[in-house]
Amino acid sequence: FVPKGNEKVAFDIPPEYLLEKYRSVAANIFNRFGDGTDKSVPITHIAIPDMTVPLKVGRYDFFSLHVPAHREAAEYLIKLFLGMRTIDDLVSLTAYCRDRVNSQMFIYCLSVAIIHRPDTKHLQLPQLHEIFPDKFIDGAAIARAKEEANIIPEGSRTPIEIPLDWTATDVDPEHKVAYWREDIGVNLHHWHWHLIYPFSGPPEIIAKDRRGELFLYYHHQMMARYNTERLSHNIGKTRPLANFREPIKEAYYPKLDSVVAGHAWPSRPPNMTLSDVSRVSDGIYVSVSDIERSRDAILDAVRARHVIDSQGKTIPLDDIKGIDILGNMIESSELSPNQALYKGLHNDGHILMSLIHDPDHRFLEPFGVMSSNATAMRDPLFYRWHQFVDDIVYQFLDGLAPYTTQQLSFPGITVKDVRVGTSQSNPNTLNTHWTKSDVEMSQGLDFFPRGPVLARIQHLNHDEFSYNIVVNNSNNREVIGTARIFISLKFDEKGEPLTFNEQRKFMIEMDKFTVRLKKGQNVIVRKSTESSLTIPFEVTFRDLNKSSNQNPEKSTYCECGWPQHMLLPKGTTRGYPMDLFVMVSNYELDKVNQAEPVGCTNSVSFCGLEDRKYPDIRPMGFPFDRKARTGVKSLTDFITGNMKVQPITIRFNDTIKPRLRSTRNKQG
Ligand code: CUO
Repeated sequence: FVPKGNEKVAFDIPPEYLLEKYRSVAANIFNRFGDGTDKSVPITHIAIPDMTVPLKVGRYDFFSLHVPAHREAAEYLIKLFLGMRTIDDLVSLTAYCRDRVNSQMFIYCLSVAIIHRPDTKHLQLPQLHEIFPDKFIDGAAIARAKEEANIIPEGSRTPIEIPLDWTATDVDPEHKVAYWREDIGVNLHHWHWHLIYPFSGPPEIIAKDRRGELFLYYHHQMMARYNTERLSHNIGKTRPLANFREPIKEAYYPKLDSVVAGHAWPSRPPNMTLSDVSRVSDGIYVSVSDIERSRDAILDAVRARHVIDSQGKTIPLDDIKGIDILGNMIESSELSPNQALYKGLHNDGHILMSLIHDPDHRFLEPFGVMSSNATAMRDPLFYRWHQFVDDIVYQFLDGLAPYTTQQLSFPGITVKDVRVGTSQSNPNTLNTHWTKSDVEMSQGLDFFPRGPVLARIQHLNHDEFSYNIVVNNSNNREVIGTARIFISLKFDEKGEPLTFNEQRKFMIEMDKFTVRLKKGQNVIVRKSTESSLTIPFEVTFRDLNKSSNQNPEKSTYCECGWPQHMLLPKGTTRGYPMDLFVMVSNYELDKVNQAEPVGCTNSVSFCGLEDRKYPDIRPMGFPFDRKARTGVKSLTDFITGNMKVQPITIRFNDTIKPRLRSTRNKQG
């Protein structure tokens, strides 16, 4: 049963596909779900390929890509889905799998296949929070929603309120930024990003342009954003988890109940210590010494500025591809130059942390939230781990030559003035607040009768704003530039001004776009809703029931993007001081010679372009990926004529304001 637009459709599945136990009641099932539907769609009967490998993962097992057998099964199933000749055959195979294959693995593999099949990438992805609301929402609320849906008819149901503080209190200082870690849109984006950039699988889905570099840059940007939230709440920058033997102070009690696997996601009390994981039934054997060895091998490579590949050959890290190689080997993806030597530092860390509560499986406990891309960002430990990764990256980047003023400047171009704001607010003050939004969660719950069940979530939001940038072009002709907009913290934990080398690591990318600059003065107006990072709220929480799920103009790439409601940091009620930085670089030195992109061009900064190279040839994070040149102490010292710094204030209004529909005037 699948609603399409306003049409309710029942799939007529070949009787041979039904599980033995359902065959005798097939007619009842069809009547139950087919009742009230507008049409029935027959599913073609195909010769089902050998399913032995995918079926090795138990239907109700806790699926994780970190379990070798699960990863093997998922890769196998992805290949089957990618290999189906036609969409009809694919639908037929998925119908066969639906009641047999592990449901979490099924959704993962189907999502990856939909993104990567030329004939399906225009379809909407199954929306994870609707299928598995238990990965995002309080288990008790789901139970209430189920109860209500059984009693209250569709149309009279009221949304289930999810309070802002449901996992802890501010007695735990880490909880002060839980609104950010536990934001559903942020977690959905992280899930989606890793679907587009998987670390294992067939070459056609892994080998994407600069995927290792983007892995590092995307997670670095999340750290810059998260650290900004922390500093504005006076809880200091994230401490990297560099010593794997010390107790981990940060606790996390997720309060999520897995409706699929039938148990709660495990908690982690304060001061636990990592220990060797040896779980026979999962086939997982990772020790603390293993990640120490991979850390040391990677640090040796960073210091030596070259890596040793699996044939024993030396590959320099200092050339253009160095950062990409480093990303693949840290993660580690199958593009790592030497998985035997550098192992899987990042992925193995996720394993050790997600099994800290039951490393030898004596309590039969499943993985913790750190195991899944849909839940990992909820946990404070995620950030300690990624801060550690980020610090290695900067150890490498700091060994590269600083940009010279010549490399940074754009002859004849001067950024004269930068202002930002809304029509109502003080200039250069941006306003944030809370909003309550209703999110559909009915797809995941096997409700009968059906119909929408909504959760009302409270999340950070902001008033839309615009950048006004005045640029002077003293060249004798029109030129093309790339506008690069960042915002950053100004002060450290003690209130001391940040040096350039400190501040550049907190730079949050806000937007990047191409501008034509005519001779003389140019006034550029750019809306916050046009950001090269974000997608509108309505797309983050796209609703399979309400919107058209087939649009050849759109692709699954359109749905990858940082949530618009999280574009700005929260700031403070007194007004939080930040720097707004604008640079206009020379497009001739930025551009990538390639065919025009097809489909969406939103969110390229984090998600890249479909079937194209990353559309900016500069290193990601430019111009802040390199340390200061000689003589530069502060951001003011750093800037050249084609850059401008404008102090701004982010003011948080502690009230709930309604969400206005996005006024974004372009999407792609
Ligand atoms: Cu996105 Cu550690 O990579 O989770």
